[in-house]
Amino acid sequence: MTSLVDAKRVRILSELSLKNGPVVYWMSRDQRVNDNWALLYAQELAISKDAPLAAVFCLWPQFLGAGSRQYHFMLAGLREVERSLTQLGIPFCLLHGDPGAEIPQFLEDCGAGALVSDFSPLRISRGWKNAIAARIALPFYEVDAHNVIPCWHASAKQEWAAYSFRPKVHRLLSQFLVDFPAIKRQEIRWPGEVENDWKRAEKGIEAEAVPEVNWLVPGEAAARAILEDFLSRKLPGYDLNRNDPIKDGQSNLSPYLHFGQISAQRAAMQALSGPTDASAFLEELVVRRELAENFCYFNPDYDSINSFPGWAKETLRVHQKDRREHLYSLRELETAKTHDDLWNAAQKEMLCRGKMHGYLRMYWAKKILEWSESPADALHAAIYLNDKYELDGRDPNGYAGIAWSIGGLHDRAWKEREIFGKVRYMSYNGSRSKFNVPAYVKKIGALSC
Ligand code: FAD
Ligand code: FO1
Repeated sequence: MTSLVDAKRVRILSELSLKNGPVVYWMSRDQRVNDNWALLYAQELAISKDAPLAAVFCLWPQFLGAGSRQYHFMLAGLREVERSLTQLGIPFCLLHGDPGAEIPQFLEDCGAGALVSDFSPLRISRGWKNAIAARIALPFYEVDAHNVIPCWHASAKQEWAAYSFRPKVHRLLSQFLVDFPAIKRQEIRWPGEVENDWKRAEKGIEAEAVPEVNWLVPGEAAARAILEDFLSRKLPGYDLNRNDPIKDGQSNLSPYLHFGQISAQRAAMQALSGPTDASAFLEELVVRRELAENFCYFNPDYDSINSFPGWAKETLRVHQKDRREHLYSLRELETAKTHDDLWNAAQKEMLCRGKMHGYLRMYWAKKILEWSESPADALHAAIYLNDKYELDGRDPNGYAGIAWSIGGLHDRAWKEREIFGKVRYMSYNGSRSKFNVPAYVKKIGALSC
């Protein structure tokens, strides 16, 4: 099959000859219809076999500490996917439970001839795929539809810093920043009716109640509008404004990128096609984001202090017993009850808006290191809070961002000091020199949730 999908983007998880029967795209990470290489690959396969195509999503009731706010954002986006696919004559089937069991069952029930999935470097996704591959006797393809450069192609090893990863990305960009074919309307009818039980989906979520976020509209269409608005209004000042929590300088794309409601490749191509210099944005969107993917892909301990670089593990060990002037429990941190008004405001921004400003996330996590009994406790607290409240949480960016802040990942050694050792330190006064801290504290103080 001569494919429009670059073969470097496709991995074969179980090599078996194509069988007759429908092609199934198991949608998980890339929850969108447009610009989705996994869906495109599945459709090409179906057309080459003159077989019907269906997309399935399996709802797992408690995903890495996600709260109700994240599930509601995701489900709203999935309902839009269902509407869009149905208009294209492609059924969207919502399953409930463990994908390791439900996907094989679905494939058996519909007599599928092949399975296509999207890609995630996280342990949970790998576990699901291993369970499915062990239970099916079908060709099973994995397509990296999330990254501009397929993760396994960008580098053959864990990269220790952006400076060694950046040239690899820039060398490959032109090869992968290619246009997406449009998804075709499916003429072949899917045997049987598909009726999704969204009420059951809502009721089945076993997530803690976390206040809803209503300043962002979920879904693929809203994501596109946010991108267009960012590119026209904010890209020109991005490098200057992105690190100032008072200015609305960031794109707000991360929740949409996390849930796959927009393609990072689409965002990159749109940014590059405009008149404004997009290098600062591409640095974050491609180099930094795909460096985080590289970290989680090659380092199975991505959510443990074992993943820290050797120099950082050593220096934090040496300073483990240093006196902590302040110590806070997870509960005190969660409820933003520390002595530091800037930290409390950042925590409250995350609690109420579901998206802490990027600059403050570094300060926020580093202070948790300073105010915890041990780096391991700090890592646990930061991941717990990040994944429970951030719309964009439970993501390689989060594990890498927290390991950068607490364990010097992708960073170098700095001047040695108490508790941090040679891990980069960030201070309250340092923040004051960067932006108007009282104005930020006042702005967040006005929030209620
Ligand atoms: P923009 O500045 O508009 O950036 C555009 C895109 O570039 C982002 O959506 C993201 O995909 C990527 N990007 C930007 N900064 C980074 C970065 N430092 N590392 C990797 N990719 C980046 N990002 C998440 O998506 N989920 C998380 O859970 C998360 N947790 C973090 C925790 C800590 C302690 C730190 C230091 C960073 C964390 N980040 C996380 C990275 C970054 O802060 C967010 O991606 C960014 O603030 C999202 O807002 P935006 O899309 O408006 O950013
Ligand atoms: N993906 C799924 O396939 N099923 C889910 O039930 C599911 C829930 C979920 C909740 C919060 C969240 O942030 C992401 C969620 N995802 C879910 C998407 C997740 O990004 C993908 O499963 C990745 O493949 C995991 O690495």
